[in-house]
Amino acid sequence: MGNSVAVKIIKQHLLIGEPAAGAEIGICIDQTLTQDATGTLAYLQFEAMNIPRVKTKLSVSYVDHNTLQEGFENFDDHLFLQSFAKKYGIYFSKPGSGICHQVHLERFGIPGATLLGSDSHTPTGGGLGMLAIGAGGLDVALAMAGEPFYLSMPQIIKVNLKGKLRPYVAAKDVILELLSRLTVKGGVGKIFEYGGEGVRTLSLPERATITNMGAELGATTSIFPSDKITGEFLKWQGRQKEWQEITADKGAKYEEEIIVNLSKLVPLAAQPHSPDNVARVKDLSGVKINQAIVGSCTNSSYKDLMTVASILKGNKVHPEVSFAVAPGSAQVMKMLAKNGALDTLLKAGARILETACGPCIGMGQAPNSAGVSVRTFNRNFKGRSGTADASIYLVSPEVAAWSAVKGYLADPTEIKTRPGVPSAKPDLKDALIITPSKEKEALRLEVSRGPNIKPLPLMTPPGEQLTGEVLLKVGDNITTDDIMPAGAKILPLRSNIPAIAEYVYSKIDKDFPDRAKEKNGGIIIGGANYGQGSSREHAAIAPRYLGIKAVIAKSFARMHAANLINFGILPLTFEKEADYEALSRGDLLEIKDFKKQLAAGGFYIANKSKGTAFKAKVNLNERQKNIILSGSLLALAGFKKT
Ligand code: MIC
Ligand code: SF4
Repeated sequence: MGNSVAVKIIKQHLLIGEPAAGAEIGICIDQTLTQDATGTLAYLQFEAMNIPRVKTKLSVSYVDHNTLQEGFENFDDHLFLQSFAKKYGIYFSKPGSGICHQVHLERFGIPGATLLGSDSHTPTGGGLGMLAIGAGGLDVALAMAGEPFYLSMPQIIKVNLKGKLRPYVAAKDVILELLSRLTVKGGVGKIFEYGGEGVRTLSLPERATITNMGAELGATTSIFPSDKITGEFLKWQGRQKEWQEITADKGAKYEEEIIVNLSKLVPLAAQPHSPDNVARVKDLSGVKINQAIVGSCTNSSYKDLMTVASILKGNKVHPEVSFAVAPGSAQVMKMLAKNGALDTLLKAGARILETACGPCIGMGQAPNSAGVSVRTFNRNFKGRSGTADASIYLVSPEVAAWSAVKGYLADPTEIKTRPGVPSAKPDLKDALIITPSKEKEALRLEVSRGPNIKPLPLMTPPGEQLTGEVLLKVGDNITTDDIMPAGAKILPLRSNIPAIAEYVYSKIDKDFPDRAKEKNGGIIIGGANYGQGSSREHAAIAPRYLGIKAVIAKSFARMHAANLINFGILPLTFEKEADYEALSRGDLLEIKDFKKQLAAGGFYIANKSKGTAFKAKVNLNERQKNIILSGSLLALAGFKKT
């Protein structure tokens, strides 16, 4: 039986276990990436390991999230990250260099390599034929220390692409189609591997859009084969030596096959407030919009922005629409400036934003109250834009540009002319990427630590009895944005756990942090797919800091479950889902003989308030149980500073 692309790469990097779906494996990581909002903690954790240099083949520290610099905090963090990178052998991508995933594709990604990134959209690299996975900062820190990355071997699903996209139907529509079929929990425990004749009709940026938003399916990652098109992209980036062909063997084994006929797709939009709430743009036509934004790691490539420019050429942005464009990298920005597309965009009435995440993570450009915004981004969770009652639609660059012209959600396939993307040569000088120090020089270098960088909190092991009140009961698909919101006010506190902990669940229940402190911690009850969305470990560390001991849910999203375990919060699932209904906020729960029950893999939980009891499962392996018993993964590994 032949191997899929994903299994080939996994086998080449396998250190521990056997790649049978569901079994825990440990793989060797070639490359890591961090971004500033998760990077400061990741590096503090790496520092606690007392290792002089990173052990990966390549590590890059990007600054792309916190670039507003409203106060000293952001710049302090940048300086910490830059000085840290220099000392420990890490490339540093300065603010303005671009969004981590876009820059990584352009400058560093390599087919066949493994990449672990402290950002959920790290699978963007799958467009290049890499095995690129998102994880919490601590997992990335351990990978930089040369430790294996542990994951449960995913099922490999083949997405068989047939046909060819019609003009103005985009890669974004491919992934929105999958989201509408499979939902935001449809990819949990899976790798989506793209194959079939349609693959060779997709350019590299199009592939990257699709793998990027595989994160919204909850997938472990998504991957394309590395073929001639991959080779051409690398050549364009002056990196042809890094190309190798990697395709699936004939008869490769897949757990499932999904067919998508590209020729039949139409422009789609994810309606508020979930990426899987998909409708045809045609059916939404006429919905008046206040704002349109092109950008984010999903759709900010040269190809995307040139498509937008070609739609806007000779057109004007509707007078009642604010239209903003955030190119994904300095390289893209330079090409647009050189070939006149920037001029076209400005003439049409676009606002040009910095090359950064910006509005995607609520850093500026919040819509008007009850406003409607169409964005080329990947997440439209309620409130993420910075305006609680805004309606965000996720669309392709084609739909965003055409809607900006029309003033309402409009289907671009009605445009008569064909889009044109002229070829261009990128400037490969990388003025904003700093190379690390030489090993000899490193010892003398100091790390800059502003007052916003606070030490990691201490995490002690659990006792023999776990008692706690149900502090909050939430429904299905709770996102990490619900648990630990981002945005211009909260994001600058990412390096300061005591300060950011004040905002845990603040958008759902603003008294949560005070209640947690007053009750000396407690337990959270969740529905299905608890913790979907980002890789932010703050959604685990900050609740842990507030004394959360366990989350009992119907099911968990992969990265959040791993983060909870890493920081000593017990993720439990109901044995009978009906027991979820019987629990209320304020119920006092008690687990006796903690260690014995943990070892046995299930807990008998007494509800002292109601005089009832129920059972919960612990789906943890021995390694993970030991983490819980030690209080945190850092404590288990004997790293003193935690
Ligand atoms: C996001 O898109 O939610 C983020 C901000 O990029 C996060 C990372 C973070 O919270 O810092 C992600 O996707 O992992
Ligand atoms: Fe940045 Fe948005 Fe991409 Fe997250 S999803 S990395 S915030 S652009």
